[in-house]
Amino acid sequence: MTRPWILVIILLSLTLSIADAGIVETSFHVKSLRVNRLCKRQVITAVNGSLPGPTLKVKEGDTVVVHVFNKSPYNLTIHWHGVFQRQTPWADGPHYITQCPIMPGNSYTYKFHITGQEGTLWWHAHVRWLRATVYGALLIRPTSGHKYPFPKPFREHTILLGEWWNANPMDVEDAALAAGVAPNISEAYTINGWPGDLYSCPSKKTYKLEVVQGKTYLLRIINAALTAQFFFKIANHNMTVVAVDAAYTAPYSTDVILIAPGQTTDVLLTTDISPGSYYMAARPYLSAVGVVQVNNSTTTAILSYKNISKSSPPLLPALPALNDTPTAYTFSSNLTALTTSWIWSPVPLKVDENMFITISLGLSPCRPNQICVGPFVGQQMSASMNNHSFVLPSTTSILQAHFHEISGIYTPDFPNQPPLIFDYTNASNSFNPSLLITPKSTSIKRVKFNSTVQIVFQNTALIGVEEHPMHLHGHNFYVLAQGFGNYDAVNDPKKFNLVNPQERNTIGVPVGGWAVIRFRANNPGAWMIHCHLDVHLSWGFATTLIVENGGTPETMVPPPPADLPKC
Ligand SMILES: *[C@@H]1O[C@H](CO)[C@@H](O)[C@H](O)[C@H]1NC(C)=O
Ligand SMILES: *[C@@H]1O[C@H](CO)[C@@H](O)[C@H](O)[C@H]1NC(C)=O
Ligand SMILES: *[C@@H]1O[C@H](CO)[C@@H](O)[C@H](O)[C@H]1NC(C)=O
Ligand SMILES: *[C@@H]1O[C@H](CO)[C@@H](O)[C@H](O)[C@H]1NC(C)=O
Ligand SMILES: *[C@@H]1O[C@H](CO)[C@@H](O)[C@H](O)[C@H]1NC(C)=O
Ligand SMILES: *[C@@H]1O[C@H](CO)[C@@H](O)[C@H](O)[C@H]1NC(C)=O
Ligand SMILES: *[C@@H]1O[C@H](CO)[C@@H](O)[C@H](O)[C@H]1NC(C)=O
Ligand SMILES: *[C@@H]1O[C@H](CO)[C@@H](O)[C@H](O)[C@H]1NC(C)=O
Ligand SMILES: *[C@@H]1O[C@H](CO)[C@@H](O)[C@H](O)[C@H]1NC(C)=O
Ligand SMILES: *[C@@H]1O[C@H](CO)[C@@H](O)[C@H](O)[C@H]1NC(C)=O
Ligand SMILES: *[C@@H]1O[C@H](CO)[C@@H](O)[C@H](O)[C@H]1NC(C)=O
Ligand SMILES: [Cu+2]
Repeated sequence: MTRPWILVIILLSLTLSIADAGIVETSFHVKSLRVNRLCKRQVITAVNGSLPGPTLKVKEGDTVVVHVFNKSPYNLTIHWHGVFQRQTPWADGPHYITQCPIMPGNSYTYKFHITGQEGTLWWHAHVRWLRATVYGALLIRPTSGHKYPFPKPFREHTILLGEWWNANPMDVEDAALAAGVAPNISEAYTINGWPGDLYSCPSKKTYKLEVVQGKTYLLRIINAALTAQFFFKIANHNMTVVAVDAAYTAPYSTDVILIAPGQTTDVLLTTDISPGSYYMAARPYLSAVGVVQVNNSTTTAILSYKNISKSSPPLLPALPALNDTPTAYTFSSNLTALTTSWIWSPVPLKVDENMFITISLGLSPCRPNQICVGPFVGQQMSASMNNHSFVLPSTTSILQAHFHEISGIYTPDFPNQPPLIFDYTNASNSFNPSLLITPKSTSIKRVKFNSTVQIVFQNTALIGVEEHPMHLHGHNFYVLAQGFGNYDAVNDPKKFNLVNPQERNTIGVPVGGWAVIRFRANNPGAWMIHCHLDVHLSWGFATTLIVENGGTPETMVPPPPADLPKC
């Protein structure tokens, strides 16, 4: 006996899914509101009133359309972190790089395609410190016809690591910039918006993940924090890393992961031990001990097996020491790509553009009217790449200036070499006054379409060594090698992995060390390269790569959308 209404529902949903195939359309309503996550109610800005914001679930091949309504008092843009944005460079989002901000009361529609990428990415505001609370996950599943290159997980869950101030993060940034010093450190770290059991406030809450025994789960872990890289562990469970930054990796089994701001890590978790309650925990990896102050507290969530006979308090994992650089380095240098994945493409062997870029903290003179209260008299904190500290334009975006050939917005003089060769990582140079002052400019680097670019990122000891997560927009890159001390142009190339290097969009350059990345600049547009520790970004730790047009319509920057915000 068939039930006709079931048939109707099936037919209806079939029609709907066919009609909707390939387009994911939604809206973001961004407003400021008061929420309480630790000790007190606080004004923050969030998408649709939720922290973290809504998760976007798409399939590879989909078109994504997001109508963003700015009902907050702040200028706003949204960046789709890790999305290539091929032929949609106007949708990338960093303010004054690819667009002017969406001013309060205005809206803008981001429209882009997801092609050749599967895994976990995320979205966040790309204006000042708004991203502290304007962020969420962007999950890309394989389209029909493709499968995960690992056993299908029983269930999937997203773990978003974040950071919380008992203040409006915009005020924290303003105060730091006004005084020319490092910002107030945060009060807590969070997992899916909640600090967890180890914080001593009545309003804290803990995210709980219920699992059944004997299954394999896919955890999509995202670091959305502003200032902290994390060690992440689950008591008594190992994890198998299968992807980073939406690029598949060879399966890598580990009991701890390291994840920097901007990075994502997909792990398989098998619930194969005795049913119980186990903490998942994250706390910072402090690469720059003594230089930078970061809260060292631990955020937790609970992995809880269903059907536990007796309930006992969750077990806490032993996290690595805060300054455990060997553990951090072992994890980040041992990942390799899964070259059997359909998305993998081999490393280009011929390099067209060789860049060596020092990445540094530094100082710059205090502005008139500014009261710098830092330890360096008359100076404010600064940061730079090749001794250029990046200043955003304010009257139009770099992409608009490039597209409409408007002069005076940027200078295409970002150098391929540092202006000065010195013993970069020697601590005796840390406070050398002749090295510390960094000029401010809007210097960008232009490259030919489809050229192969190699960059050696070299950390320096100026002010102090620190691991900086370097993020490239619009492309993935291969991480060919990493190491400590000064890069050796003769011997280190012998260590390059040209066979199966990890592919990603954000690399933590080892503290007091270097990392070599390579990519094909096959995406015409204006793409930011910057440190993903937001305080460094505010200090000028950035530049922009302009990839010139190729010779065909598909390899040219298209005209801007009609609703592109005006300055
Ligand atoms: C955000 O809220 C709007 C208005 O309620 C709703 O239409 C939209 O679907 C929500 N967006 C997401 C991504 O959930
Ligand atoms: C920063 O911390 C200081 C000292 O705790 C406090 O007085 C100040 O209000 C904080 N600033 C912001 C913007 O929260
Ligand atoms: C660091 O975290 C702890 C634990 O929540 C908190 O009590 C403390 O205030 C934080 N430290 C600072 C300096 O904010
Ligand atoms: C978990 O991983 C650690 C180190 O990666 C290893 O020493 C240990 O044997 C593993 N445990 C299990 C149960 O696989
Ligand atoms: C964390 O910071 C607090 C305050 O600065 C300090 O007392 C404590 O020893 C630190 N904890 C660890 C594990 O270093
Ligand atoms: C829960 O535990 C009981 C008793 O041990 C067992 O019979 C039952 O199958 C378990 N249920 C699940 C879903 O594991
Ligand atoms: C992992 O990394 C460490 C440190 O770089 C290295 O000594 C070790 O050999 C690596 N292990 C594997 C399996 O690659
Ligand atoms: C660092 O520089 C100092 C001063 O120039 C020098 O004496 C020292 O040998 C250098 N250290 C190393 C490890 O090269
Ligand atoms: C950076 O540029 C300034 C100004 O030209 C110069 O004084 C300083 O030595 C340079 N620093 C480095 C590390 O190149
Ligand atoms: C870019 O270069 C690669 C390698 O030479 C080539 O296979 C590809 O066709 C080029 N792409 C375009 C769009 O020209
Ligand atoms: C907001 O953006 C507009 C347009 O670019 C700009 O004129 C204004 O100064 C910005 N406001 C703030 C507070 O940055
Ligand atoms: Cu940095």
